[in-house]
Amino acid sequence: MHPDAELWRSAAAVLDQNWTGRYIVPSRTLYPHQWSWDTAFAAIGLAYVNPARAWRNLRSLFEAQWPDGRVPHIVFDPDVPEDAYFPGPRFWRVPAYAGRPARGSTGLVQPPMHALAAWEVYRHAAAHGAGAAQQARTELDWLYPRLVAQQEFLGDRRDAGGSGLASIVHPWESGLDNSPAWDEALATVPADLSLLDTYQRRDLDVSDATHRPTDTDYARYLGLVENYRDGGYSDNDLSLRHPFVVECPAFNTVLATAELALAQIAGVLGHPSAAHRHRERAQGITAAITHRLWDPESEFFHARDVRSGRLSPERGVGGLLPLALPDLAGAQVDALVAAVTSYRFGLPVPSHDRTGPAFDDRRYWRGPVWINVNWLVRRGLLVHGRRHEADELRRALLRLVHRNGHYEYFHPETGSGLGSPAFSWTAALSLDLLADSSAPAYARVFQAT
Ligand code: 9WN
Repeated sequence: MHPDAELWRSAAAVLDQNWTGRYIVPSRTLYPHQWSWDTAFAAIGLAYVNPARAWRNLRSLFEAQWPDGRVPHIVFDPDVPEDAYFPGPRFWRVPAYAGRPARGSTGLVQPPMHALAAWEVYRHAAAHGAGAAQQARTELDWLYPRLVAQQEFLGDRRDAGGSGLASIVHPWESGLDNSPAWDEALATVPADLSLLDTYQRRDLDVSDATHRPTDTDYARYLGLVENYRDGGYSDNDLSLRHPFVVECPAFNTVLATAELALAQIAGVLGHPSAAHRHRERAQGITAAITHRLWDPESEFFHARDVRSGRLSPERGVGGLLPLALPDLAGAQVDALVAAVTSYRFGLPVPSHDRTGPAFDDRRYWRGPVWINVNWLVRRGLLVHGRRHEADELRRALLRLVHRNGHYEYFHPETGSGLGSPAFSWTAALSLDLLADSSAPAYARVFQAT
């Protein structure tokens, strides 16, 4: 069988095997519930093999949206036992909301990838016939106000720095959980190691401790959840009440990209003035990212600790993602492309600068290669017409997954698979990479308006 056909078949099989009937799990071994940004990446791949599931997956997640607009980072499956994942529903103690029973979700968020995913699923719907196209239109109608509510929550309630950017209140909200980009801000968060006597980490039962966060960091993660939870998950006066409030370049890039996708969706739904407002918001977020997070000395985007006002000194993969912003200044685009192709990163990009002291080739988000952030970097290369590098990255990613399997992440030197072996977003984005060799399609999406 042709290698591409083989990869296609194995990717589709992973998505099938991880489908629960209502939503897709990130992986059967480590993550037995529904995760927010995983849902979006999975939908992008499901669009090719089963668009009805792509929509069902997005719908399941947004059915758990809070009345304030936040989309929880995990929606707990009531049929999965409490001890299958830690921290589980009992730890989060989320009250009943919007007709849903208590303890149905976490109170954190993740990067709002869903508008872009919905747009991608919609774009591919016509290929599946008139019925699928009709369904796509109906689903967009249902999702649009919910996607807007998510943007409003993040842009308003989470603008803790008053700068036009959304802050994250926990490293888990970034999706790049254990990145060195959080180290400096996290160092000021108390680490109560006794929490680990009270609560049992479940991740270490199913994965190698040298890949996962340290106990000290895990104790800080739990302490942050407790603080946010005990404040009723309120976002009032965040920088006074909460010890971790950070503006992340990747999170805010996804926020701006969502506005651009919403502009497309609003256009399809016949709301031209809303489309205009979405484009303006994307421009505003881009300007704020440039103003707040660009360091002209390192020529890189860094996370900003809102409480101390300091930029993290680390060059994490999140600092490359503003490349996906179409309105980024040319000099910054050039600097990011240079970083992407330099020894610091290289194609495919590792999750951290290889030359930095914090680089760790095995530990979660501190060095290994992840497919989803590479997919976003590739998107950025295409948006700025860097076709050659984008093609090279596409080939490198497909080679990596084909040789090693649909792993959660990969060793940045040897390419060997790490973490969970049948991971949904690796499979889903492999389908998209296989299908979408027509690079300029991405760029057109944003230039058409
Ligand atoms: C905590 C599910 C999630 C991803 C994140 C990744 C990891 C969870 C964990 O797995 O986070 O949310 O237990 O480490 O860092 O990006 O969404 O795949």
